[in-house]
Amino acid sequence: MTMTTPRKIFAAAVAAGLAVAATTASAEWKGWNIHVPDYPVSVAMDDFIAKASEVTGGAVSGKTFHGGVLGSQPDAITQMQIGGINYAVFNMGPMGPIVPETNVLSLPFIFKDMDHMHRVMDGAFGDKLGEAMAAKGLVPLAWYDSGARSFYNSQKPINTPSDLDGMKFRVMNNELFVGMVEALGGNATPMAFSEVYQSLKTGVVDGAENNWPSYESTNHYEVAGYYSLSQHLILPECLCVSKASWDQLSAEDQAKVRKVARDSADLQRKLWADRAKASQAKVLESGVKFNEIADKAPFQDAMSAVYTAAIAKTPELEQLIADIKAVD
Ligand code: BDP
Repeated sequence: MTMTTPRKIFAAAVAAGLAVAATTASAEWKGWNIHVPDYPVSVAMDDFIAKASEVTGGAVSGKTFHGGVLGSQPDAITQMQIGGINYAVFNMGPMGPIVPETNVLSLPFIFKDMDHMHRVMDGAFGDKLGEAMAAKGLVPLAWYDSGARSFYNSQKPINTPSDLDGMKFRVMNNELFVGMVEALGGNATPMAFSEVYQSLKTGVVDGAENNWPSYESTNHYEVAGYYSLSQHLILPECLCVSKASWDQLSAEDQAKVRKVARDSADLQRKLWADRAKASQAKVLESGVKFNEIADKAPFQDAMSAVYTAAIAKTPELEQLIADIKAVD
């Protein structure tokens, strides 16, 4: 046998490939992101990893994979737990099945407004929830904005819960959201973000719920042209690092990385405020029929069943709800 048999070339290539992969894996962090590259989350994540590399002199470096190319959010959360994904921005909605305490954030109308959410998450409460997440292998470094989620659909404006009767809504991956839609009289199906456009277009679902920037960036507004301002969920997002990666950093580098993560959250929140306005203007110009909901009380009242069911499943939620309410 000579050195040039296909088998030897293959073996050599595999060996070389593995060597490269091993070096890359230890030096380079892989970042998961569901959003398109110009989205506020995406810009802030790119800023975070560039600055993290700068301040740690390259001890941390990496690349963010935008647009959900590394898979759906529920899968990415599991991947992060085992260190396959090193950093990510996750919406806290699909975190509930992994870290039940975080379901407190998915309780509809739990926050008074965005400022209240900031006061809660940036304080001791955010740290407490962070500990529960770290115990599951996910270390939150900073909280990003995701506005308020409202219902939209292809059929009609929603003004009262009875308007949801007979309609099917896509929700994020968490049973709590199925209960939320059912408590309002609609049907719900959990589905990956990437599948929603096609499902709306083909009528597999009649509607979904999201903030203005996601409604716009995904083009859902083209296939579901009624947006009703229910603002039922104000869900923060976390810039998280895999505990496996985090534990490899010195305490000094951890402090530096945490600082640039918080700076990136400041940037993200500024970008978010601008994008929310721009996205709203864009979809309204394109002819989306938008309505405010004059009386949200019937929506809020219907949620007591959701709270009761969530507390029955995770008793710790009762205290966490009280903690949130105690923050002015
Ligand atoms: C967006 C969130 C994103 C979620 C998405 C969804 O930023 O993390 O995956 O909603 O509805 O607002 O799945």
